[in-house]
Amino acid sequence: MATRTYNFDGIVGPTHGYGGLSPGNLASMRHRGAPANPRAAALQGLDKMRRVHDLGGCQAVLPPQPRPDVRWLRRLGFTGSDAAVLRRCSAEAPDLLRAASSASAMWTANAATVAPSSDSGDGRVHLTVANLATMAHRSLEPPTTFRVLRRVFASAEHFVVHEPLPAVPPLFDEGAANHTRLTTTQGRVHLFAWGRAATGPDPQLRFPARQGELASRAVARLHQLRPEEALFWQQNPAGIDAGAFHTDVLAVGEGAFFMMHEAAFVEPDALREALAARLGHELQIVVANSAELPVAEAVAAYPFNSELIERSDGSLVILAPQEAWQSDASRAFLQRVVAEGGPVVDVEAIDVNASMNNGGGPACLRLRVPLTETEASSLGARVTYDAALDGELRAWVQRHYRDRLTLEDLSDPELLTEVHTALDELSEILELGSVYDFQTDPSAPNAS
Ligand code: SUG
Repeated sequence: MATRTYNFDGIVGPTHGYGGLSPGNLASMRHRGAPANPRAAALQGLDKMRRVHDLGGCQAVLPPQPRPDVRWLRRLGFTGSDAAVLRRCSAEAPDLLRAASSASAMWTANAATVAPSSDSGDGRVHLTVANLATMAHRSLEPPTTFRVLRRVFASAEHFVVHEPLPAVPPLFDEGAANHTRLTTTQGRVHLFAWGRAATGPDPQLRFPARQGELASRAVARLHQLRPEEALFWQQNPAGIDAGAFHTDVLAVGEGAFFMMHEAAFVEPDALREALAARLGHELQIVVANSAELPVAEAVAAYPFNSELIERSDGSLVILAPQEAWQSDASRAFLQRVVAEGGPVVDVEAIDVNASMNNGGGPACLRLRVPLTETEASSLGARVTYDAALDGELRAWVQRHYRDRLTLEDLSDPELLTEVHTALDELSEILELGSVYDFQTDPSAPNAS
């Protein structure tokens, strides 16, 4: 049965900000402490969804998570009312408050790894929630992500949502940001990229390698992939040190098309040969070398973090961040991709600057889930994007989001109340039921 790739974008949350929380993510480190405009950021995200939809791509949404995560702060020893917890944490450990407040669930490429029903042993769509254990602020996401995905992919006939892997170092897992599925009429390959070896010492890096090889192998097993259809490859440690904290900073692929920077993987020529051997001449691989596009510029401009939009005729459009279009070398590379012919017929730029300033380009903002028509019609919530949902979400953002947020604002108990009110309303718009802790646990103390 034919599938279409659905792009599940994370709606940018009401506490979107610049915490400088991700060592090794150069944009995040650079923008630490900058004031944010959560309303504009959320509207930018919705603009991208609208564009993908208008281009003929399949679009869906996933909700933000409740932040600041006061429960997490309580586990770290802050006590009293919610207001007291926020006040004390802000005074004694502002970095923890920043982490507890991050809207990082917006980067849904890190929410889970996915295998379509055509590829899994039991003929169901498999999703494994990422444990995101490398970064404290991101490690808060998995429990809520699990509940949300269980709600959206509720039909046990069609879907399996696996719990996150145990959050111990060799099993650290960052989801689909390190996974690419390529297909031709000759076959298919799930390319799993990892930075931390299964055995032996960690590579001596300046910046953390987030994805464990053992984690990638566990996900492939959980998804019941055929061994010959899974390929495990190491990220280039020099690429990680240059700022490619996830593979999708330097590589992206879809269907019969793959583009990468030569610094994305170790032994790029061998990778190319391995892919060609499995997928044949239909597979188009375009590689940027450092002379054409220096790795520092690739990391700054993010051409490889473009979204590849599958149109209904099967052709692809590259939706690049505007920063990739503004860089001469990066734009020239993208134009070369189109000029070479192949599945990519066009490239255009989109403004997701609010997300880019945290190291999240268009591809970070979406989780790809290939679905048959039957599977798409059995989703368990109102998450498929259309004009009506777009209108409701824009009005919801306008009603509830602030247009300025600084680190000082995070200790304001009013902000917490605003977020809970907004998310309560959103769960109704999306017909999600009660998926958030604060909706289900009446014993939790409130702001006072
Ligand atoms: O995990 N940034 C995210 C960006 C994630 C990008 N996703 C993919 N490449 N797929 C991260 O580093 C920064 C938040 C802050 O600093 O406030 C942040 O979490």
